[in-house]
Amino acid sequence: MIINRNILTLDEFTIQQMRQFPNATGELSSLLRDIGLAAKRVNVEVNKAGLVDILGDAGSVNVQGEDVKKLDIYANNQFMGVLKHGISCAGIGSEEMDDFVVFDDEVSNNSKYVVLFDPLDGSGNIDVNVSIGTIFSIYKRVSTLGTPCTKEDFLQPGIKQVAAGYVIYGSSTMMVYATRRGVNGFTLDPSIGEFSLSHPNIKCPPDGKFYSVNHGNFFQYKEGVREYINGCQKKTKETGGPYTQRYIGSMVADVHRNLIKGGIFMYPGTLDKPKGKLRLLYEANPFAFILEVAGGKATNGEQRILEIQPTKLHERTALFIGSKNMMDELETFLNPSA
Ligand code: AHM
Ligand code: MG
Repeated sequence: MIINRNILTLDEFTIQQMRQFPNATGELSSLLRDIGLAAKRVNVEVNKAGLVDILGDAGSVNVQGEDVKKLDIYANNQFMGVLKHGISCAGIGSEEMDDFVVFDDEVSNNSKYVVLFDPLDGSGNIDVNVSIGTIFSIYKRVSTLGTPCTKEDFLQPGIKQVAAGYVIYGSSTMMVYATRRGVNGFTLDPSIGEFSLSHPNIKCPPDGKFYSVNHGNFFQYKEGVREYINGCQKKTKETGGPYTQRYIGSMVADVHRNLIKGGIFMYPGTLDKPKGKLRLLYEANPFAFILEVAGGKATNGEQRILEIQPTKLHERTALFIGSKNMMDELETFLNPSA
């Protein structure tokens, strides 16, 4: 019998990567396997969302003052559960929880990683069958091994990420993750229930055709942002525009498309909310890491996202992220004197 060994599963791939480092402990591989397992469980519930009583609001409001959906809670508990019972994670921070959680048992206190995640991003789209996703970010602890993890472990700048990724529950379910060595995408093969390597070594095209922004907020944006958006709709020799506008309102889906096809995603600050809507630790940092490893760029309009020193867990940031040449062009509008 001929077995096609060209398609590696997520586990096979992470183990293969680990074998290239003789001193590797396998903790990162086991962490990614745990995240993959939680993602498969969430995927099952997302797929039958219309059939069971899991749609709609849970009747509570999260720390950001937003309605919590039942699937948000389910996803949060799945990711927290696998990471707590695994052997590689000392604690977690979640967009759905007020504070970080220290696992504080002997195995966890000796684990070298902490994980931050948004369990179900774009959850406002659950009820209408639009793609949603999970976003995660992995850091090596700065606190002493053998003791419980601390707040400092979670408040590290994005540049310190060891790995980051997302799962998109879409027309097919995919997990994409980046380490410093590259970005790889795995599609869930329902016939064997495994994520299988479908998009090896993803590179973000330096030029793109798409711009993604909430146009409804146009008059709330600063002048430079408005001028750039107007420019996206014009044909110029430099940009080759006009670009196509695509905005799903589900960041995982919008950035995934732009990562694969080339494009720019923006969630600028507005007059009311100068730091916009998105969270630095759960949304901006992981995507900034992935896009930079893939050759793209990410800024808050003034500073590289990955260099921002977080001051609190649920900090927000304006975000501009995407293909390198489109980002360079955008920056000439944001910082005209630079
Ligand atoms: P959420 O974490 O509460 O789901 O919010 C984040 C989502 C992003 O996925 C998306 O890009 C953005 O909110 C859309 O916001 P808006 O409707 O203001 O354009
Ligand atoms: Mg979110």
